[in-house]
Amino acid sequence: MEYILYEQKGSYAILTINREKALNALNSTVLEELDQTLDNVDLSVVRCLILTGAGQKSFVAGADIGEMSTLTKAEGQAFGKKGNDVFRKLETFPIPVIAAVNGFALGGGCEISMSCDIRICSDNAVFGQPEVGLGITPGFGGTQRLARLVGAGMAKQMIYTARNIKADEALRIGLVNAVYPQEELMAAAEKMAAGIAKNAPIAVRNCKKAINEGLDLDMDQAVALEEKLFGDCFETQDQKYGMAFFLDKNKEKVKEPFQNR
Ligand code: DAK
Repeated sequence: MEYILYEQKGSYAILTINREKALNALNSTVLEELDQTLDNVDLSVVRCLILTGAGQKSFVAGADIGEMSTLTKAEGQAFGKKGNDVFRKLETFPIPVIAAVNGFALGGGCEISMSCDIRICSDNAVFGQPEVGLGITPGFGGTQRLARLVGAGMAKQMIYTARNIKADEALRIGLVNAVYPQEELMAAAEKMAAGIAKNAPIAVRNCKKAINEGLDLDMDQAVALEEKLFGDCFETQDQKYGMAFFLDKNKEKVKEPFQNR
């Protein structure tokens, strides 16, 4: 791979967009390689992913403006579809994905972070949707995911003004869950990933599905979906182990960790 680094660390893995000279901007090759990398994640072992950008300055500075500048309408649509497909793949990826936002997250960069389950960032992070200043609308889900995450009023303000916000403001409006000094960000992301990975994997996957799919349903349908996914956990070895471990007074008899089955 030219632009993607993938490092598996036991039960979690780190996926790094590695195009530091262009501040990790998303060109077609980056999107294709990201897609392929996700297809190759060994889901029998990996239980959480971390997505980050190479270097100390930028997570992803958006879609590649140089590549986009000469696109025809048809090519623009094809580029948009490539981006949207890979962002949807991330969003619906069976295991949780943590965005460790280590600097600029602008345009497509902010949008890719919003396709992840959880966002944490470094204190130098900058978020924004500058598209209207470039003559386009946010096209990788920005108008939809930002409004769902921070509310329509705040999303409209960010998108219409094209104003960037810093880490503290992103925290205040709920765009990120936590802010860390740059040098502590990856350790925090890895600690969170390891914490997620030690819980029952089938249950964690079902929670992701229930939250993501339930948000698009009315409450009656949403709780029915929750019931189904709750029921699906029963008779799994992980459910039997998890409950047996709780009930075991001396915590000695049951030693097997969660097996993902
Ligand atoms: N694309 C291409 N190259 C980029 C880039 C980008 N988005 N951002 C930075 N670079 C490159 C710069 O051109 C420069 O390259 P060289 O000149 O060294 O070759 C290098 O990265 C370093 O950048 P700067 O010299 O500009 O660094 P500064 O520290 O001065 O400024 C900056 C950092 C992040 C403030 C600045 O680079 C900047 O404003 N970058 C652009 C940010 C931006 O506007 N991002 C949004 C892009 S629009 C679609 C779906 C989605 C989208 C489009 C279509 N469809 C459905 C069709 C998404 C659109 C976007 O993301």
